[in-house]
Amino acid sequence: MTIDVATGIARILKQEGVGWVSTFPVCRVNNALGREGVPMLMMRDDRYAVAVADAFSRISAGSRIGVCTFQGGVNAAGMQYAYAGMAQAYEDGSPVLCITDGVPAGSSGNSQYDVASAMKTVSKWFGYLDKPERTPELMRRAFTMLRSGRPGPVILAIPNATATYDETADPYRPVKGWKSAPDPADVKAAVDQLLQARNPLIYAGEGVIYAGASDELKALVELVNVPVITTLKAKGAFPEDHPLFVGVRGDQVAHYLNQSDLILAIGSSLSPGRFSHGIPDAATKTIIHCNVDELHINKMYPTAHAVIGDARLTLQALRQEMSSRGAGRTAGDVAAEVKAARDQALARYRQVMNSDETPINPYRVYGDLMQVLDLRNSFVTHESGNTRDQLSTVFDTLIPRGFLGWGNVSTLGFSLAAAIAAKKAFPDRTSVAVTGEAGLGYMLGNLEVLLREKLGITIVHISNGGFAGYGPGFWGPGHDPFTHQVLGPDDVDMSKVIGALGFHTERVSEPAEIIPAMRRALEINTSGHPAYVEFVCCQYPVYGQWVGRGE
Ligand SMILES: Cc1ncc(C[n+]2csc(CCOP(=O)(O)OP(=O)(O)O)c2C)c(N)n1
Ligand SMILES: [Mg+2]
Repeated sequence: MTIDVATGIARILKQEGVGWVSTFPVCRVNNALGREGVPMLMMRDDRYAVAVADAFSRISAGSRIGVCTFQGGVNAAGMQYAYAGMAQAYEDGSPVLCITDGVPAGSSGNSQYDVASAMKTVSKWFGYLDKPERTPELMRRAFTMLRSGRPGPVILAIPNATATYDETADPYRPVKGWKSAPDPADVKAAVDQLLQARNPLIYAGEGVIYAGASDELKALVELVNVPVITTLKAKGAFPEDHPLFVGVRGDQVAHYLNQSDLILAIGSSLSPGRFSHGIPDAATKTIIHCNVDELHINKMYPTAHAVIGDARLTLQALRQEMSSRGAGRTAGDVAAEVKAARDQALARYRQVMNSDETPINPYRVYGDLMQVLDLRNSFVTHESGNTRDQLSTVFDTLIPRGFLGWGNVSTLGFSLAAAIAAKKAFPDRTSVAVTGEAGLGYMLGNLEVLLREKLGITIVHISNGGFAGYGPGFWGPGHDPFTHQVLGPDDVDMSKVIGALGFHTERVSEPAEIIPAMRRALEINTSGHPAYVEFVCCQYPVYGQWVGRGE
Protein backbone atom coordinates (compact mmCIF):
# COMPACT_ATOMS: atom_id res chain seq x y z
CA MET A 1 0.00 0.00 0.00
CA THR A 2 1.22 3.49 -0.83
CA ILE A 3 1.49 5.83 2.14
CA ASP A 4 3.14 9.17 2.79
CA VAL A 5 6.32 9.51 4.83
CA ALA A 6 4.61 11.16 7.80
CA THR A 7 2.09 8.33 8.06
CA GLY A 8 4.89 5.79 7.76
CA ILE A 9 6.77 7.44 10.62
CA ALA A 10 3.65 7.55 12.81
CA ARG A 11 3.02 3.84 12.23
CA ILE A 12 6.62 2.90 12.91
CA LEU A 13 6.58 4.85 16.17
CA LYS A 14 3.53 2.85 17.21
CA GLN A 15 5.30 -0.39 16.28
CA GLU A 16 8.21 0.74 18.44
CA GLY A 17 5.88 1.15 21.42
CA VAL A 18 6.05 4.95 21.53
CA GLY A 19 2.98 5.98 23.54
CA TRP A 20 3.08 9.73 22.98
CA VAL A 21 5.18 12.42 21.35
CA SER A 22 5.99 15.80 22.85
CA THR A 23 5.85 18.71 20.48
CA PHE A 24 5.69 22.37 19.85
CA PRO A 25 4.06 23.22 16.52
CA VAL A 26 4.58 23.20 13.67
CA CYS A 27 6.09 20.01 12.32
CA ARG A 28 4.87 18.31 9.18
CA VAL A 29 4.59 14.85 10.75
CA ASN A 30 2.23 16.08 13.48
CA ASN A 31 -0.98 15.75 11.47
CA ALA A 32 -0.13 12.14 10.64
CA LEU A 33 0.54 11.48 14.34
CA GLY A 34 -2.91 12.90 15.05
CA ARG A 35 -4.60 10.84 12.32
CA GLU A 36 -2.82 7.64 13.37
CA GLY A 37 -3.83 8.17 17.00
CA VAL A 38 -0.41 8.90 18.53
CA PRO A 39 -1.16 11.29 21.42
CA MET A 40 0.79 14.54 21.39
CA LEU A 41 1.88 16.32 24.55
CA MET A 42 1.93 19.90 23.37
CA MET A 43 4.39 21.99 25.32
CA ARG A 44 4.53 25.76 25.16
CA ASP A 45 7.94 26.05 23.55
CA ASP A 46 10.31 23.91 21.49
CA ARG A 47 13.00 23.58 24.13
CA TYR A 48 10.50 22.00 26.52
CA ALA A 49 9.23 19.71 23.73
CA VAL A 50 12.75 18.28 23.55
CA ALA A 51 13.34 18.38 27.31
CA VAL A 52 10.22 16.37 28.23
CA ALA A 53 11.10 13.63 25.72
CA ASP A 54 14.74 13.72 26.84
CA ALA A 55 13.73 13.39 30.50
CA PHE A 56 11.36 10.53 29.67
CA SER A 57 14.23 8.57 28.11
CA ARG A 58 16.43 9.31 31.12
CA ILE A 59 13.82 8.36 33.69
CA SER A 60 12.95 5.18 31.78
CA ALA A 61 16.71 4.45 31.58
CA GLY A 62 16.31 4.13 27.82
CA SER A 63 13.89 1.21 28.14
CA ARG A 64 11.28 3.54 26.70
CA ILE A 65 12.34 6.17 24.21
CA GLY A 66 11.12 9.76 24.44
CA VAL A 67 10.19 11.22 21.07
CA CYS A 68 9.60 14.86 20.16
CA THR A 69 8.82 16.90 17.08
CA PHE A 70 9.47 20.57 16.36
CA GLN A 71 9.66 22.97 13.46
CA GLY A 72 12.57 22.64 11.05
CA GLY A 73 13.35 23.38 7.42
CA VAL A 74 14.25 26.77 5.99
CA ASN A 75 14.47 29.65 8.49
CA ALA A 76 13.24 27.36 11.26
CA ALA A 77 12.55 29.28 14.45
CA GLY A 78 11.49 26.09 16.21
CA MET A 79 14.71 24.25 15.57
CA GLN A 80 16.80 27.20 16.69
CA TYR A 81 14.90 27.33 19.96
CA ALA A 82 14.97 23.53 20.33
CA TYR A 83 18.75 23.57 19.93
CA ALA A 84 19.18 24.32 23.65
CA GLY A 85 17.25 21.18 24.51
CA MET A 86 19.19 19.05 22.05
CA ALA A 87 22.53 20.40 23.25
CA GLN A 88 21.58 19.47 26.80
CA ALA A 89 20.48 15.96 25.74
CA TYR A 90 23.74 15.51 23.86
CA GLU A 91 25.98 16.71 26.69
CA ASP A 92 24.16 14.48 29.15
CA GLY A 93 23.99 11.47 26.79
CA SER A 94 20.23 11.01 26.67
CA PRO A 95 18.70 8.70 24.02
CA VAL A 96 15.90 10.95 22.75
CA LEU A 97 14.48 10.89 19.22
CA CYS A 98 13.97 14.34 17.69
CA ILE A 99 11.94 14.53 14.48
CA THR A 100 11.87 17.73 12.50
CA ASP A 101 11.26 19.07 9.01
CA GLY A 102 14.33 18.92 6.77
CA VAL A 103 15.46 21.60 4.36
CA PRO A 104 13.78 20.61 1.07
CA ALA A 105 15.91 19.65 -1.93
CA GLY A 106 16.86 22.82 -3.80
CA SER A 107 16.40 25.12 -0.78
CA SER A 108 19.69 24.62 0.99
CA GLY A 109 20.85 28.08 -0.04
CA ASN A 110 17.84 29.78 1.51
CA SER A 111 18.96 29.63 5.11
CA GLN A 112 21.89 31.42 6.73
CA TYR A 113 21.79 28.81 9.47
CA ASP A 114 23.37 25.56 8.31
CA VAL A 115 20.86 23.08 9.69
CA ALA A 116 22.77 19.87 9.01
CA SER A 117 26.03 21.15 10.50
CA ALA A 118 24.25 22.51 13.55
CA MET A 119 22.31 19.29 14.17
CA LYS A 120 25.42 17.14 13.82
CA THR A 121 27.06 18.97 16.71
CA VAL A 122 24.30 17.90 19.12
CA SER A 123 23.43 14.37 18.05
CA LYS A 124 24.79 10.86 18.13
CA TRP A 125 23.40 10.54 14.65
CA PHE A 126 21.66 12.95 12.26
CA GLY A 127 19.53 11.31 9.58
CA TYR A 128 18.24 13.14 6.51
CA LEU A 129 15.42 11.34 4.74
CA ASP A 130 16.33 12.12 1.15
CA LYS A 131 14.05 9.53 -0.44
CA PRO A 132 10.60 8.43 0.79
CA GLU A 133 11.44 4.72 0.31
CA ARG A 134 14.16 5.10 2.93
CA THR A 135 11.64 5.77 5.73
CA PRO A 136 11.87 2.25 7.27
CA GLU A 137 15.64 2.16 6.80
CA LEU A 138 16.26 5.47 8.59
CA MET A 139 13.81 4.68 11.38
CA ARG A 140 15.52 1.31 11.86
CA ARG A 141 18.85 3.02 12.02
CA ALA A 142 17.52 5.63 14.46
CA PHE A 143 16.18 3.03 16.90
CA THR A 144 19.40 1.02 16.60
CA MET A 145 21.36 4.12 17.68
CA LEU A 146 18.87 4.87 20.44
CA ARG A 147 18.90 1.38 21.91
CA SER A 148 22.54 0.32 21.49
CA GLY A 149 25.91 1.50 22.74
CA ARG A 150 26.58 4.83 24.41
CA PRO A 151 23.26 6.69 24.70
CA GLY A 152 22.70 9.99 22.92
CA PRO A 153 20.12 11.92 20.95
CA VAL A 154 19.19 11.03 17.40
CA ILE A 155 17.75 13.60 15.01
CA LEU A 156 15.75 12.79 11.92
CA ALA A 157 15.02 15.53 9.37
CA ILE A 158 12.14 14.97 6.94
CA PRO A 159 12.35 17.31 3.92
CA ASN A 160 9.13 16.10 2.30
CA ALA A 161 6.59 14.53 4.63
CA THR A 162 3.93 14.15 1.94
CA ALA A 163 6.11 12.16 -0.50
CA THR A 164 4.84 8.59 -0.83
CA TYR A 165 6.30 5.07 -0.85
CA ASP A 166 5.12 1.48 -0.83
CA GLU A 167 4.72 0.43 2.80
CA THR A 168 4.89 -3.28 1.91
CA ALA A 169 8.19 -3.14 -0.03
CA ASP A 170 10.39 -3.04 3.12
CA PRO A 171 8.16 -3.92 6.06
CA TYR A 172 9.30 -2.43 9.36
CA ARG A 173 10.21 -4.66 12.29
CA PRO A 174 10.93 -3.15 15.73
CA VAL A 175 14.58 -2.87 16.71
CA LYS A 176 15.70 -4.71 19.80
CA GLY A 177 18.99 -2.93 20.56
CA TRP A 178 22.21 -4.81 21.30
CA LYS A 179 24.71 -5.04 24.14
CA SER A 180 28.27 -6.24 24.27
CA ALA A 181 30.02 -8.23 26.98
CA PRO A 182 33.59 -7.45 28.03
CA ASP A 183 36.68 -9.43 27.07
CA PRO A 184 37.16 -12.10 29.79
CA ALA A 185 40.92 -11.39 29.90
CA ASP A 186 40.17 -7.75 30.76
CA VAL A 187 37.80 -8.87 33.49
CA LYS A 188 40.50 -11.10 35.00
CA ALA A 189 43.05 -8.29 34.94
CA ALA A 190 40.58 -5.92 36.61
CA VAL A 191 39.93 -8.41 39.41
CA ASP A 192 43.70 -8.97 39.87
CA GLN A 193 44.18 -5.26 40.39
CA LEU A 194 41.15 -4.89 42.62
CA LEU A 195 42.42 -7.65 44.91
CA GLN A 196 45.80 -5.94 45.22
CA ALA A 197 44.39 -2.54 46.18
CA ARG A 198 44.52 -1.27 49.75
CA ASN A 199 41.82 1.40 49.51
CA PRO A 200 39.69 0.76 46.44
CA LEU A 201 36.66 2.92 45.65
CA ILE A 202 33.82 2.22 43.23
CA TYR A 203 32.80 5.24 41.18
CA ALA A 204 29.40 4.58 39.57
CA GLY A 205 28.03 6.62 36.69
CA GLU A 206 24.75 6.81 34.83
CA GLY A 207 25.72 3.89 32.58
CA VAL A 208 24.75 1.67 35.51
CA ILE A 209 21.23 3.06 35.35
CA TYR A 210 20.97 2.78 31.55
CA ALA A 211 22.15 -0.83 31.76
CA GLY A 212 19.56 -1.58 34.46
CA ALA A 213 22.49 -2.78 36.55
CA SER A 214 21.71 -1.50 40.04
CA ASP A 215 21.18 -4.99 41.45
CA GLU A 216 24.42 -6.21 39.86
CA LEU A 217 26.28 -3.21 41.28
CA LYS A 218 24.98 -3.95 44.76
CA ALA A 219 25.90 -7.63 44.46
CA LEU A 220 29.46 -6.84 43.40
CA VAL A 221 29.88 -4.14 46.05
CA GLU A 222 28.77 -6.53 48.78
CA LEU A 223 31.06 -9.25 47.53
CA VAL A 224 34.13 -7.05 47.40
CA ASN A 225 33.29 -4.77 50.35
CA VAL A 226 34.29 -1.61 48.58
CA PRO A 227 32.75 1.83 49.32
CA VAL A 228 30.71 3.48 46.55
CA ILE A 229 30.25 7.00 45.30
CA THR A 230 27.95 7.90 42.42
CA THR A 231 27.97 10.79 40.02
CA LEU A 232 25.18 13.37 40.14
CA LYS A 233 23.54 11.79 37.08
CA ALA A 234 23.77 8.33 38.63
CA LYS A 235 22.32 9.40 41.98
CA GLY A 236 20.09 6.48 43.02
CA ALA A 237 21.99 3.85 41.02
CA PHE A 238 23.09 2.53 44.41
CA PRO A 239 20.74 2.60 47.44
CA GLU A 240 21.76 5.56 49.57
CA ASP A 241 20.79 3.88 52.84
CA HIS A 242 23.33 1.11 52.15
CA PRO A 243 26.21 0.84 54.66
CA LEU A 244 28.77 1.04 51.83
CA PHE A 245 27.32 4.19 50.25
CA VAL A 246 29.61 7.17 50.75
CA GLY A 247 27.75 9.93 48.89
CA VAL A 248 27.53 12.02 45.76
CA ARG A 249 29.42 15.02 47.15
CA GLY A 250 30.60 16.36 50.46
CA ASP A 251 33.62 16.04 52.75
CA GLN A 252 33.21 12.27 53.09
CA VAL A 253 33.32 11.88 49.30
CA ALA A 254 36.40 14.08 49.14
CA HIS A 255 38.01 11.94 51.83
CA TYR A 256 37.38 8.69 49.95
CA LEU A 257 38.43 10.11 46.59
CA ASN A 258 41.64 11.42 48.11
CA GLN A 259 42.61 8.32 50.04
CA SER A 260 41.76 5.75 47.37
CA ASP A 261 44.63 3.95 45.65
CA LEU A 262 42.35 2.32 43.06
CA ILE A 263 39.21 3.63 41.43
CA LEU A 264 36.92 1.19 39.70
CA ALA A 265 34.77 3.44 37.51
CA ILE A 266 31.71 1.87 35.96
CA GLY A 267 29.36 3.60 33.53
CA SER A 268 30.97 7.00 33.97
CA SER A 269 32.95 9.13 31.52
CA LEU A 270 35.23 10.13 34.40
CA SER A 271 35.74 13.47 32.70
CA PRO A 272 34.98 16.23 35.15
CA GLY A 273 32.32 18.64 33.92
CA ARG A 274 31.03 21.55 35.94
CA PHE A 275 29.03 19.22 38.15
CA SER A 276 31.22 16.23 38.81
CA HIS A 277 34.40 15.30 40.63
CA GLY A 278 37.84 15.17 39.16
CA ILE A 279 40.20 12.43 40.33
CA PRO A 280 42.69 13.99 42.74
CA ASP A 281 46.29 12.85 42.23
CA ALA A 282 45.10 10.68 39.37
CA ALA A 283 48.63 9.76 38.30
CA THR A 284 49.26 8.04 41.63
CA LYS A 285 46.05 5.98 41.49
CA THR A 286 45.13 2.90 39.52
CA ILE A 287 42.10 3.70 37.41
CA ILE A 288 40.08 0.78 36.10
CA HIS A 289 37.63 2.17 33.63
CA CYS A 290 34.59 0.06 32.74
CA ASN A 291 32.67 1.76 29.95
CA VAL A 292 30.38 0.89 27.10
CA ASP A 293 32.75 2.30 24.50
CA GLU A 294 36.27 3.57 24.16
CA LEU A 295 35.41 7.26 23.86
CA HIS A 296 36.23 8.03 27.48
CA ILE A 297 39.22 5.72 27.94
CA ASN A 298 42.52 7.56 28.50
CA LYS A 299 40.66 10.85 28.43
CA MET A 300 41.79 13.34 31.09
CA TYR A 301 43.37 10.62 33.24
CA PRO A 302 45.59 7.69 32.34
CA THR A 303 43.48 4.53 32.33
CA ALA A 304 45.42 1.72 33.99
CA HIS A 305 43.05 -0.82 32.66
CA ALA A 306 39.85 -0.68 30.59
CA VAL A 307 36.94 -3.10 30.54
CA ILE A 308 34.76 -2.33 27.54
CA GLY A 309 31.16 -3.50 27.55
CA ASP A 310 27.66 -3.03 28.86
CA ALA A 311 27.66 -2.13 32.58
CA ARG A 312 25.35 -4.97 33.59
CA LEU A 313 27.29 -7.64 31.72
CA THR A 314 30.54 -6.17 33.04
CA LEU A 315 29.39 -6.19 36.66
CA GLN A 316 28.15 -9.76 36.29
CA ALA A 317 31.45 -10.83 34.79
CA LEU A 318 33.46 -9.09 37.53
CA ARG A 319 31.39 -10.78 40.20
CA GLN A 320 31.70 -14.20 38.61
CA GLU A 321 35.45 -13.84 38.27
CA MET A 322 35.72 -12.69 41.88
CA SER A 323 33.55 -15.57 43.14
CA SER A 324 35.49 -18.13 41.13
CA ARG A 325 38.61 -17.16 43.07
CA GLY A 326 37.05 -18.07 46.40
CA ALA A 327 36.04 -15.11 48.55
CA GLY A 328 35.71 -11.42 47.87
CA ARG A 329 37.59 -8.95 50.02
CA THR A 330 37.11 -9.26 53.77
CA ALA A 331 34.59 -6.96 55.38
CA GLY A 332 36.97 -5.47 57.96
CA ASP A 333 35.91 -2.06 59.22
CA VAL A 334 34.88 -0.70 55.84
CA ALA A 335 31.20 -0.11 56.65
CA ALA A 336 31.96 1.36 60.07
CA GLU A 337 34.46 3.77 58.51
CA VAL A 338 31.94 4.83 55.88
CA LYS A 339 29.37 5.51 58.58
CA ALA A 340 31.81 7.55 60.64
CA ALA A 341 32.85 9.61 57.61
CA ARG A 342 29.24 10.24 56.64
CA ASP A 343 28.17 11.13 60.17
CA GLN A 344 30.99 13.58 60.50
CA ALA A 345 30.45 15.23 57.12
CA LEU A 346 26.66 15.35 57.35
CA ALA A 347 26.46 16.64 60.94
CA ARG A 348 26.27 20.30 59.90
CA TYR A 349 23.49 19.54 57.41
CA ARG A 350 21.52 17.32 59.76
CA GLN A 351 21.54 20.19 62.22
CA VAL A 352 20.00 22.69 59.78
CA MET A 353 17.55 20.05 58.57
CA ASN A 354 15.99 20.47 62.01
CA SER A 355 16.32 24.24 62.18
CA ASP A 356 13.38 26.34 63.37
CA GLU A 357 14.82 29.59 62.07
CA THR A 358 12.88 32.01 59.87
CA PRO A 359 13.24 32.73 57.01
CA ILE A 360 13.26 28.96 56.64
CA ASN A 361 16.59 27.22 56.13
CA PRO A 362 16.38 25.38 52.77
CA TYR A 363 17.74 22.21 54.39
CA ARG A 364 14.73 22.17 56.70
CA VAL A 365 12.56 21.95 53.57
CA TYR A 366 14.65 19.07 52.18
CA GLY A 367 14.61 17.22 55.50
CA ASP A 368 10.86 17.59 55.84
CA LEU A 369 10.40 16.57 52.20
CA MET A 370 12.21 13.30 52.93
CA GLN A 371 9.80 12.71 55.79
CA VAL A 372 6.68 13.41 53.74
CA LEU A 373 7.60 11.39 50.66
CA ASP A 374 7.53 7.63 50.32
CA LEU A 375 11.12 7.43 49.09
CA ARG A 376 10.41 4.12 47.38
CA ASN A 377 7.51 5.50 45.41
CA SER A 378 8.37 9.08 44.53
CA PHE A 379 10.38 11.18 42.15
CA VAL A 380 12.31 14.31 43.05
CA THR A 381 14.49 16.50 40.90
CA HIS A 382 16.46 19.69 41.41
CA GLU A 383 17.17 22.82 39.44
CA SER A 384 20.37 24.48 38.47
CA GLY A 385 21.66 26.52 41.41
CA ASN A 386 21.55 25.80 45.12
CA THR A 387 18.74 23.25 44.87
CA ARG A 388 21.03 20.95 42.85
CA ASP A 389 23.99 21.47 45.09
CA GLN A 390 22.08 21.07 48.34
CA LEU A 391 19.81 18.18 47.39
CA SER A 392 22.71 16.22 45.94
CA THR A 393 24.52 16.72 49.25
CA VAL A 394 21.76 15.47 51.56
CA PHE A 395 18.78 13.91 49.82
CA ASP A 396 18.55 10.13 50.33
CA THR A 397 17.64 8.28 47.14
CA LEU A 398 16.60 4.69 47.68
CA ILE A 399 15.54 3.54 44.20
CA PRO A 400 17.01 4.15 40.73
CA ARG A 401 15.43 7.33 39.38
CA GLY A 402 13.77 8.10 42.70
CA PHE A 403 15.81 11.24 42.09
CA LEU A 404 16.94 12.61 38.75
CA GLY A 405 20.30 14.31 38.97
CA TRP A 406 21.14 16.11 35.76
CA GLY A 407 23.76 18.39 34.50
CA ASN A 408 26.87 17.92 32.62
CA VAL A 409 25.04 20.88 31.24
CA SER A 410 22.59 22.23 33.77
CA THR A 411 20.04 24.20 31.77
CA LEU A 412 17.66 26.13 34.01
CA GLY A 413 14.04 25.00 33.81
CA PHE A 414 14.72 21.32 33.10
CA SER A 415 13.19 20.22 36.42
CA LEU A 416 9.69 20.94 35.15
CA ALA A 417 10.29 18.77 32.08
CA ALA A 418 11.72 16.04 34.33
CA ALA A 419 8.77 16.12 36.73
CA ILE A 420 6.32 15.92 33.80
CA ALA A 421 8.25 13.02 32.26
CA ALA A 422 8.35 11.22 35.61
CA LYS A 423 4.57 11.51 35.90
CA LYS A 424 4.22 10.08 32.39
CA ALA A 425 6.70 7.26 33.11
CA PHE A 426 5.41 6.39 36.60
CA PRO A 427 1.88 7.80 36.99
CA ASP A 428 1.52 6.36 40.50
CA ARG A 429 4.62 8.01 41.89
CA THR A 430 4.51 11.46 43.46
CA SER A 431 6.55 13.84 41.34
CA VAL A 432 8.28 16.90 42.78
CA ALA A 433 10.47 19.55 41.16
CA VAL A 434 12.51 21.72 43.54
CA THR A 435 13.49 25.07 42.05
CA GLY A 436 14.83 28.53 42.76
CA GLU A 437 13.57 31.74 41.19
CA ALA A 438 15.61 31.41 38.00
CA GLY A 439 14.34 27.90 37.21
CA LEU A 440 10.81 29.05 37.97
CA GLY A 441 11.17 31.93 35.52
CA TYR A 442 12.00 29.49 32.73
CA MET A 443 8.97 27.35 33.57
CA LEU A 444 6.27 29.98 33.74
CA GLY A 445 5.11 29.78 30.13
CA ASN A 446 4.80 26.00 30.35
CA LEU A 447 2.74 25.77 33.55
CA GLU A 448 -0.49 25.75 31.54
CA VAL A 449 0.47 22.30 30.21
CA LEU A 450 0.08 20.77 33.68
CA LEU A 451 -3.48 22.04 34.00
CA ARG A 452 -4.45 21.05 30.45
CA GLU A 453 -2.90 17.59 30.71
CA LYS A 454 -4.01 17.05 34.33
CA LEU A 455 -0.50 16.33 35.54
CA GLY A 456 -0.51 16.15 39.33
CA ILE A 457 3.00 17.29 40.14
CA THR A 458 4.26 19.68 42.80
CA ILE A 459 6.70 22.51 42.24
CA VAL A 460 8.61 23.39 45.40
CA HIS A 461 10.08 26.88 45.26
CA ILE A 462 13.01 27.67 47.51
CA SER A 463 12.25 31.37 47.45
CA ASN A 464 15.36 33.24 48.56
CA GLY A 465 14.98 36.46 46.60
CA GLY A 466 18.16 36.04 44.61
CA PHE A 467 20.24 33.93 42.29
CA ALA A 468 22.38 32.01 44.73
CA GLY A 469 23.93 30.11 41.86
CA TYR A 470 27.32 28.65 42.48
CA GLY A 471 30.14 28.95 44.94
CA PRO A 472 29.62 31.07 48.00
CA GLY A 473 26.57 32.69 46.42
CA PHE A 474 26.18 35.63 44.11
CA TRP A 475 25.84 38.10 46.94
CA GLY A 476 28.21 39.65 49.46
CA PRO A 477 31.61 38.05 48.95
CA GLY A 478 30.09 35.81 46.29
CA HIS A 479 31.32 35.63 42.73
CA ASP A 480 28.65 37.72 40.96
CA PRO A 481 27.69 40.52 43.34
CA PHE A 482 26.20 42.68 40.55
CA THR A 483 23.83 40.11 39.07
CA HIS A 484 22.05 38.26 41.83
CA GLN A 485 19.16 40.41 42.99
CA VAL A 486 15.60 39.80 41.76
CA LEU A 487 12.27 40.68 43.30
CA GLY A 488 11.89 38.29 46.21
CA PRO A 489 9.09 37.04 48.43
CA ASP A 490 8.76 40.48 50.10
CA ASP A 491 8.00 42.08 46.73
CA VAL A 492 6.03 39.50 44.74
CA ASP A 493 3.71 36.75 45.87
CA MET A 494 4.30 34.01 43.33
CA SER A 495 1.70 31.80 45.00
CA LYS A 496 -0.91 34.38 43.91
CA VAL A 497 0.52 34.60 40.39
CA ILE A 498 0.53 30.83 39.88
CA GLY A 499 -2.69 30.41 41.86
CA ALA A 500 -4.43 32.69 39.36
CA LEU A 501 -3.47 30.19 36.64
CA GLY A 502 -5.41 27.50 38.49
CA PHE A 503 -2.73 25.67 40.47
CA HIS A 504 -3.23 24.73 44.09
CA THR A 505 -0.74 27.08 45.73
CA GLU A 506 0.61 27.73 49.18
CA ARG A 507 3.12 30.14 50.62
CA VAL A 508 4.93 28.93 53.72
CA SER A 509 7.01 31.06 56.09
CA GLU A 510 6.89 28.90 59.22
CA PRO A 511 8.99 25.73 59.48
CA ALA A 512 6.19 23.92 61.31
CA GLU A 513 3.96 24.43 58.26
CA ILE A 514 6.27 22.70 55.77
CA ILE A 515 5.01 19.16 56.32
CA PRO A 516 1.28 20.00 56.43
CA ALA A 517 1.58 22.16 53.29
CA MET A 518 3.48 19.44 51.41
CA ARG A 519 0.92 16.83 52.48
CA ARG A 520 -1.94 18.99 51.13
CA ALA A 521 -0.13 19.56 47.85
CA LEU A 522 0.68 15.88 47.32
CA GLU A 523 -2.88 14.90 48.21
CA ILE A 524 -4.24 17.31 45.61
CA ASN A 525 -1.79 15.88 43.07
CA THR A 526 -3.45 12.48 43.38
CA SER A 527 -6.50 13.87 41.57
CA GLY A 528 -4.36 15.05 38.66
CA HIS A 529 -4.10 18.66 39.80
CA PRO A 530 -0.76 20.47 39.94
CA ALA A 531 0.51 22.33 42.99
CA TYR A 532 3.04 25.05 43.70
CA VAL A 533 4.44 25.61 47.18
CA GLU A 534 6.61 28.64 47.88
CA PHE A 535 8.89 28.36 50.89
CA VAL A 536 10.17 31.69 52.08
CA CYS A 537 13.79 30.79 52.72
CA CYS A 538 17.02 32.38 53.83
CA GLN A 539 20.03 32.67 51.56
CA TYR A 540 22.20 29.74 52.62
CA PRO A 541 24.69 28.75 49.92
CA VAL A 542 26.25 25.85 51.83
CA TYR A 543 26.75 22.38 50.31
CA GLY A 544 29.31 19.71 49.46
CA GLN A 545 32.01 20.63 46.97
CA TRP A 546 33.30 18.86 43.86
CA VAL A 547 36.75 17.42 44.36
CA GLY A 548 39.94 17.52 42.35
CA ARG A 549 38.92 20.27 40.00
CA GLY A 550 42.07 22.30 40.54
CA GLU A 551 40.02 25.42 41.35
C1 LIG B 1 20.01 28.33 30.80
C2 LIG B 1 20.96 28.65 31.90
N1 LIG B 1 21.56 29.87 31.94
C3 LIG B 1 22.40 30.20 32.97
C4 LIG B 1 22.67 29.31 33.95
C5 LIG B 1 23.63 29.73 35.09
N2 LIG B 1 22.98 29.70 36.41
C6 LIG B 1 23.09 28.63 37.21
S1 LIG B 1 22.28 28.79 38.65
C7 LIG B 1 21.77 30.36 38.25
C8 LIG B 1 20.93 31.16 39.20
C9 LIG B 1 20.06 30.32 40.09
O1 LIG B 1 19.28 31.11 40.95
P1 LIG B 1 17.96 30.55 41.62
O2 LIG B 1 17.12 29.86 40.62
O3 LIG B 1 17.32 31.63 42.38
O4 LIG B 1 18.48 29.40 42.57
P2 LIG B 1 19.18 29.52 44.00
O5 LIG B 1 20.58 29.10 43.75
O6 LIG B 1 19.00 30.89 44.50
O7 LIG B 1 18.44 28.51 44.82
C10 LIG B 1 22.23 30.71 36.99
C11 LIG B 1 21.94 31.99 36.33
C12 LIG B 1 22.06 28.02 33.84
N3 LIG B 1 22.27 27.05 34.70
N4 LIG B 1 21.20 27.74 32.84
MG1 LIG C 1 17.22 31.96 44.42
